[in-house]
Amino acid sequence: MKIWKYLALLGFIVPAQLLAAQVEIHNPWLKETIPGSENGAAYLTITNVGLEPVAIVGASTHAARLTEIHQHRMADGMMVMERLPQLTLQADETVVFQPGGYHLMLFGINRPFKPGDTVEFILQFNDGNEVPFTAEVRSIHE
Ligand SMILES: [Cu+2]
Repeated sequence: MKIWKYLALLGFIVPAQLLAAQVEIHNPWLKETIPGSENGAAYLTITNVGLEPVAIVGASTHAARLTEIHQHRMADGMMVMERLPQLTLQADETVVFQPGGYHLMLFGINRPFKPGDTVEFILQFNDGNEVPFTAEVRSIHE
């Protein structure tokens, strides 16, 4: 017990929430807003670096009224979007959210996103963890 107190004093013990977070997020970005559009899409690469499966069960940002986990799929020869109630990542699995595939769908954005803007998000997981990340807006003309 004594040693733990010592380590805590030295700042070696990280908060429980950080300790339990078992995902790494890379390359988060958003599409520049198409003029007249009230919706948006955010993308990222996420890896489960833990030993157990974990599921993304939700996402939120103050920049939009509603954020949902979506994917694109073919249905009767048409590309359609559908909402996923959750997305499970197996241990060591990496999932790439990208145009034409998985995305975080933003409904009712507060203001148009311009290249270089940053937007804060929180991803919610089935183990109760919430992992924040900051996405940068990229031009749709690149
Ligand atoms: Cu969508």
